[in-house]
Amino acid sequence: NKNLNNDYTIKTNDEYKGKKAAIAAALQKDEDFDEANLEENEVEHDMGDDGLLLPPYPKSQLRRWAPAPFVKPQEETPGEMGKAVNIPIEQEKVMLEKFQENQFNLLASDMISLNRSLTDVRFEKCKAKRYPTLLPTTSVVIVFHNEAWTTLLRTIWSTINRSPRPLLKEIILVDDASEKEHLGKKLEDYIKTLPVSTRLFRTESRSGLIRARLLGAKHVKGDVITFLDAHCECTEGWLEPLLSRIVEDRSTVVCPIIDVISDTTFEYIQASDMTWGGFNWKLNFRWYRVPEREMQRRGGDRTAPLRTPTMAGGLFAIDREYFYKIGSYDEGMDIWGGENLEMSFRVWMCGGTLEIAPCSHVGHVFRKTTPYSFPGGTGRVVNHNNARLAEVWLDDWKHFYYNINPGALNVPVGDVSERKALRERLKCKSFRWYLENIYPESQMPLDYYYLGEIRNAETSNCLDTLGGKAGQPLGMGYCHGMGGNQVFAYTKRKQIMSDDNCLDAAHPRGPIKLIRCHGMRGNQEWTYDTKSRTIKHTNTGMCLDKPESADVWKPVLRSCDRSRGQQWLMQVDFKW
Ligand code: LR7
Ligand code: MN
Repeated sequence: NKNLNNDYTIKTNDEYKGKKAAIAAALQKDEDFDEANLEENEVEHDMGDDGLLLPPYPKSQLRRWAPAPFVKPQEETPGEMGKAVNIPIEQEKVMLEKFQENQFNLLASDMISLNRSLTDVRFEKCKAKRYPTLLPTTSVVIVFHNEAWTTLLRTIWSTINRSPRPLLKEIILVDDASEKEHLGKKLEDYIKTLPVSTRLFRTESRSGLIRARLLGAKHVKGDVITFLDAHCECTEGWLEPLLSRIVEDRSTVVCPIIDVISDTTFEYIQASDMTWGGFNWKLNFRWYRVPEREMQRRGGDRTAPLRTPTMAGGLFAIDREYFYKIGSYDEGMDIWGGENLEMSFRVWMCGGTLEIAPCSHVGHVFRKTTPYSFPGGTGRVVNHNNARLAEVWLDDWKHFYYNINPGALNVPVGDVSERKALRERLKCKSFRWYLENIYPESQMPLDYYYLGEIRNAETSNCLDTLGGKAGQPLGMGYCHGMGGNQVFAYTKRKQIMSDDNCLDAAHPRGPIKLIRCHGMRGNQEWTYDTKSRTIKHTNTGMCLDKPESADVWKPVLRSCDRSRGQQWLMQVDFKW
């Protein structure tokens, strides 16, 4: 009976002490449940024999636990209960100066307690959830390059304060060649005083977050590796939902909901539980709305684990052995970027599951720009990493990436043969399988007729997004044949797409805009007739026409009249 578990109503240290005995007693009586639970797991895991499935954890390896006691607010210090910190006007100059160092409000961060309290942002139903009495231990791995003292220490302290102690094996810090004095001996001395075993490793030279994490993972003693960025705050009950998914199935990779810690005020702002991870043609990770289909699969329960197509990358838990079985990370990736999508595709395509546990919340300081250097250049590094993942995992869909971002063609990808061999060895499924089964809503269309430029027969100019953001009108330009802003896909769903935007016309006379694709036809449905070469807008019945005059670079809708200005050539297929 699953109810003989821990009490989630515990709120203060004092109350906790009082209830501790009761909890201990409840745990004692729980043998039956544990046995039943583990047997269930065994059945599930026995079904495969391809060597990738891991047996359930031996019971002796699991730990009894109780929720971490609530740490009381330190009323005097700013930012308690996750509130915003406002800097008095006379300190504004210092604030702005310090902002440059980390690209967040360091002055504010330094004013906040390392143990600051947060509100419990969970759904009531989450607080009442019962998790298995026995859970695996985890090592929390935090890599950093030049991280500020207070953000790093709050990541550490919130982990210590809000994790059930028996489950927190250790904290592993990896310093990726930082140049800041406070990350030297001061940090070494400080971590010796922590109540949880904390080890610090340093990369020999700047190696980037991917190889730094690999270094940290090598030293992990816990059963589960939990990665965190170095500027996070874990909230009450953050760890249990992650570990309990993994104890049920060791091939599940679980992320918390990543809440927002404001880069300007350090306010803790709850993120939506209705978004999941996707990606655009440029292979940027993006949040998109959870489709109805997934809501239904979860029986409408917003506290049930959400199967996400991709993860943001910084905050997740994974079984240690599974991490290696599934291919850890691509060591050929530098500094930052790409590894999050690479792991997402790999996990899904090679038989794992990627989830967001909506009852687990961790805050993260989202920054607008990066504070540190990218040896080799930001663009080059990210293109290199993304090209590697495109080459290994995207199959034919890699053309979307290269076409919208032709710069990636000029960056050496390096040797990807080992990663390709991994994909073979693990007998991973195709990217088509991923799009069909995991991510039918993907912005890289599953089926499409054409990917290339769309040229007007009369003017010989091409449709061009002009690099505008969603909501901007569609433009035109001289055809340059270079892809980028002039590459469009005509899809089986009759959309004309550029990245995650679709040609959208709301009124017969109104502008044609680029709007986030919604995949529901409506104003975004167009019919291309290969004979007449017209692009007809279904809702209005009008035809896409060249701009009114030569100096207006905006195509329009007009009644279909067979004129040359309404003829469009979809001939130059880009297949780089
Ligand atoms: O060379 C480096 N060495 C490092 O150790 C560069 C970075 N790092 C460290 C850095 O100090 C930080 O702790 O790596 C961590 C991530 O770098 P950030 O915080 O500068 O980047 P980010 O928050 O924009 O990164 C997101 O995307 C990255 C792609 O490579 C990683 O996957 C990050 O972990 C990821 N962060 C998150 O998922 C948090 C939520 C952000 C979103 C969406
Ligand atoms: Mn980060």
